[in-house]
Order: sequence, then structure tokens, then C-alpha cells
Amino acid sequence: MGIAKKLGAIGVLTAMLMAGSAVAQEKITIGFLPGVVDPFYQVMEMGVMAAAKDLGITIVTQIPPTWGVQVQTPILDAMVARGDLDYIILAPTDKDQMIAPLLQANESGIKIITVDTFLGDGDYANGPVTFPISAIGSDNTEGGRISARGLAKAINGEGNVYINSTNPNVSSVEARAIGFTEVMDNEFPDINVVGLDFNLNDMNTAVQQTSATLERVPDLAGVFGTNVFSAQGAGTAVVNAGLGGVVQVVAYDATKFAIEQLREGVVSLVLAQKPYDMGYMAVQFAFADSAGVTSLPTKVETGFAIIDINNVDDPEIARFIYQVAE
Ligand code: T6T
Repeated sequence: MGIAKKLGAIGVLTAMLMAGSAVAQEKITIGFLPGVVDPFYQVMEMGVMAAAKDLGITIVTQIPPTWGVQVQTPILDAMVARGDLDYIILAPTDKDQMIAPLLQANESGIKIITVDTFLGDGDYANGPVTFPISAIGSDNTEGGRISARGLAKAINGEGNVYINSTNPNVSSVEARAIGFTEVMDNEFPDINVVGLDFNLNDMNTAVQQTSATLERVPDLAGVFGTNVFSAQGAGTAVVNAGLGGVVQVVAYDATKFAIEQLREGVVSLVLAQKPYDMGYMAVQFAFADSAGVTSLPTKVETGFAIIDINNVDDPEIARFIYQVAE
């Protein structure tokens, strides 16, 4: 087996960087500012800390207690005001509203890498926003398409389906709903998307909204929960209504809760993102940039593991379940 295959992409990059780090290099300090406290970002933080350990980098982490620009911006400003950060790795909670505060951070000399969510259209080479080094995350439009095909299969290609999501203008979940709706509209003429609600990343709101939809649309066939709290809320509402296994749920994000509901037959498909890789790679990119590497890609898609009842116990798949306390 070749060395590249043995180590994997991240391992190879680390080996190269560590070899390069034999050359005298300034030590860097990185701020890590994810979107909110949730299992997805907890796993991302593990990746960040593992890379920091491997590369000898100091990380300053601040995790917002709730989702949103109003919470994230003052934390960002405080990080900038510290004066000791060379890079900030951040998941912007709004693709437009976070541009100005991040541009200000960048103009003060801090380089920016976005993880999971992006700014503008995410094309930092030719798009409207070009100051971040790279956007590292999932191809969420494709994730939405995969979710749609999974749900369509679970409901035999017909019926009413509903989307529960977090907030408008968040690049990740917005793309998931777009990809999902596009596939339902173009590939499944007998499936009707009856609604999309925003729960503001609050699980209780997701439960209420899904329960209300179950009442409003008594023959609802399926629900797409576009992230951790949306999927948890959707799954909980379906179980509360006694409709587990009758109304199918597709869950974006591989939490232990989603996997339990998969085993119980409530959830038919779980889409695992790769937050560990996102975090690890973002730190590697900062390190490489500080060493003078100028060829870093402006976009990296980290891929998915698609989990269903047939492969959930396959160790090659199960390793992508978010292994954190919930
Ligand atoms: O789905 C992830 C993340 O990709 C999204 O941008 C926000 O929600 C999560 O953190 C899950 O809660």
C-alpha cells in the first residue's frame, strides 16, 4: 500500500507540513469560533485540537451558546481585540451579515478561514467575497439532493413532505433545502414539498413546528430535518404523534440521537458530515499559509458518510457518527 493511501489526505498533508516545519517558522495562534454548542461543532473542535497538537499551535476557542449574528459578532470582536491572533477559523452564522465584521478582522491583520458555512457565495476565487483563505465544508446542495433521494425511496416516490430548518441566510442549511427541493421537483412528480419552517436552531421550536405540520397535513409522508436540532425536533414530533415508521424522517447530521431513531425505524437515512476533517484541515491550512504556501485551494469539500439501517454497524461507516456526550 502506498504511503498516501496509508496516511490518507490529512496524514499526507500533516507529514509534509511537519517536514516543512523543520524550517524555522513563527509560532502562530488561531482563534476558533464555530456556530453554536452542538455535537457537530464539538467534533469539529476535536479535529482542530488534534491538528493543533500535531503542529504545535495554540488555539483560542469560543463557542457561542446560541446561533446568530448578534451572539457571534461580539465574540468575534473580542477575539480580534485580544491582539494575539494570527488566524481565525470561523463558521459564519449568516452569509451576508458576517462579511463586514470579518472583513474588519481581516483588515486588522488576522487571516480568515471559514469552516462548514461560508460567506457570500462561497467562491473565494471569483465570487463577491475573496478575502478568506479557504471555505472548508460539505457540499450541502449535494447533501440536500442525497437526502431527497433517500426520503423519496423511503416513501416509495409519493406523498407530501416537509422541511424543518434553522435560519434563513445560513449557507449550509439554505443549500440543503435548495438541493432537496430541486430533486423533489425535478425527479419525483408525485412528491409535494408542503412547507419549510425555520426553528432558529431551537429543538423545541422544531418539535412544535413539526407537530403543527402533522396536524395540518394528516397524510404527511416524510420530513427532512436539515441539521442536528431540526432533525431531533422532527423525529421527536413524529414519535410524540405515534407516527414513528409511518412518517419517515431524514436526518442531516449523525448524532447519537439520530442513530437511535434510525435503529428504531423512525429515521430512514442519516447524513454524516465530516466535521473532524473540517477542523483538522482548517488548522493545517493556517499552518501552511503561515509557512508561505500560496497554492492552498479556496474551496475544499469534505464529503459525507450516508448511513442507513443496512450499514450502520459497519465500522467504516460508524466511525463518522458524532461521538460526543449529548
Ligand atoms: O449541520 C451543522 C452545520 O453544518 C450547520 O451549518 C449548522 O448546524 C449544524 O451545526 C448542526 O447543528
